[in-house]
Amino acid sequence: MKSIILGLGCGLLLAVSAIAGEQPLSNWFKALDQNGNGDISLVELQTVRNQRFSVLDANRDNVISTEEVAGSVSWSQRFFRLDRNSDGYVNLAEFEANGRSRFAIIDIDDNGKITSHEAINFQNKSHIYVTTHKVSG
Ligand SMILES: [Ca+2]
Ligand SMILES: [Ca+2]
Ligand SMILES: [Ca+2]
Repeated sequence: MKSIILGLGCGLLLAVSAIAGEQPLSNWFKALDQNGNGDISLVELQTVRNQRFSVLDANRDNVISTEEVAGSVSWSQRFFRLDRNSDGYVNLAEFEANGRSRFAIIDIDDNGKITSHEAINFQNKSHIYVTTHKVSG
């Protein structure tokens, strides 16, 4: 009887991991993979991030202020990590430095390209992070 239950448990686990493996890529991957070749290069990441920088820099003075990110909770939370020299503004160099370090975190095998596999891996990790963050906070 015990072995039957164990067997059932394994089958369930396999089914769950199969579903997780087929998890569709989120829109951020498709948005970043600009040439649609199935992976993201640092250039593609920085291109999209530079566009984001222009959108965030509402008054076009080439720096992002806390006022400019006030409407976005996620950017407000990130702001002080982005502002490396702590002058109260995020310039493009600081923004790009953050992009490079994020890219390095996601690019696990360090080959200069983020594959869908690495993206899913990162997505799952951030999900765990978000969950534990919510519990502790
Ligand atoms: Ca600005
Ligand atoms: Ca700064
Ligand atoms: Ca890689």
